[in-house]
Amino acid sequence: MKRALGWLIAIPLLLAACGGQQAAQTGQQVEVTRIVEVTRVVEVTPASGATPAQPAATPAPAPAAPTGFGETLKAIRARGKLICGVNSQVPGFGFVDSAGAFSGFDVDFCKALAAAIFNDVSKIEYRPLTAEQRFAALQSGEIDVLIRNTTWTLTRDTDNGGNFVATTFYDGQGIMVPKASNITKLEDLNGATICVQKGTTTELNLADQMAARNLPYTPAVFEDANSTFAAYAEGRCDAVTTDKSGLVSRRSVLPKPDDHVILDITLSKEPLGPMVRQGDDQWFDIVQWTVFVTFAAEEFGITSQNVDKVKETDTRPEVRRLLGADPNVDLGAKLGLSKDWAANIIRAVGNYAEIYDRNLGPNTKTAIPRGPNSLYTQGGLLYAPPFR
Ligand SMILES: N[C@@H](CCC(=O)N[C@@H](CS)C(=O)NCC(=O)O)C(=O)O
Repeated sequence: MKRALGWLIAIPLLLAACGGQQAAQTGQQVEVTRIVEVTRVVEVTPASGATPAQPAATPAPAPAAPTGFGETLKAIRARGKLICGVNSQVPGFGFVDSAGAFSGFDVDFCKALAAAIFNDVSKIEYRPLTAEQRFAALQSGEIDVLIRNTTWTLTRDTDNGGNFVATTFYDGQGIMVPKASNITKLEDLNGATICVQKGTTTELNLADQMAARNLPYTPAVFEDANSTFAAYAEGRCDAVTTDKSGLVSRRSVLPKPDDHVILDITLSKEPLGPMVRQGDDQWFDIVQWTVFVTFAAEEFGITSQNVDKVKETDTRPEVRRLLGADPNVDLGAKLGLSKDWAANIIRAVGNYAEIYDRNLGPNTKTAIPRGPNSLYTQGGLLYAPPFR
């Protein structure tokens, strides 16, 4: 039986808000325009292993927008653009520069969708969202799709009126510390202050993992990535935790990236991928199969450069169906799209490897080895069902 013998500790909780969505960092600078300090009482796990107080769950979102079969695509076509909910503060995944241009791995999947629908990647309105805002924005109909380093979990698939379509990036939660701290394992964080962002799986996993080891700690909880990492950079926390991809990304824009180390531990599974509203199975299929096009294109060796040539000359039946080259099969029509929807995606953004390398490849500041994000044919987890 669990005993609630927690210690009550009053901690300063730093709640910070970024001064608007355009407050992206330029170069090595991180801009934080408003920080409010409040005090919160946190119950920390006792040695008996009782469950700690869980961080507050994401607030209940606004009522769902009506989305029956086919309504989302119809609405997108009528307005002439896709509205994509993205991150604006995580370089390599979703980031807005000082000129207002969005880029990143997740952003490229927004572009893939615009290519599938309009054959035009400029027909997108990017809606930058914090972790806390994202589910309500999807459910209220403010965005058509959420593509923002969002972890697929059971409750997010049910309670938030959303559906995850596929995993585009297999991740896990990590911890970053100053190299000089000599911290190497979770146990070294006994009694530490750990910076973490509100409304994330990160916050919950940290509580689970520290409780499992009976390690008291103080979570310093922030509204967005800029404020979380600014606090860490200022030395206000002993460590910072988020998805490992987020750590690699944000380390790259710290004043001295080499002074920080990502520990060789993984706290959780974080399968990241696009999310749509429940209720419109056509839209679900469009987003899901757009992702699969990028996997299949890599598997078949189709790239942004060779797609038109392959369409003309390749004799493999599945490749011909995928690219709309088979006169007897129109897979695009099954999704309410044009016959060349997949070819348009590949020409616009490339296959999965091209998307990955452009944003996270060895020549980028946010280089992350492919690891589990390799094709199943190369020992990874990426696998597209058949195009037939
Ligand atoms: N994958 C986790 C964490 C995602 C997340 O929001 N991470 C933070 C830390 S890097 C982030 O992207 N913040 C950017 C922002 O809120 O603008 C989740 O889905 O809850």
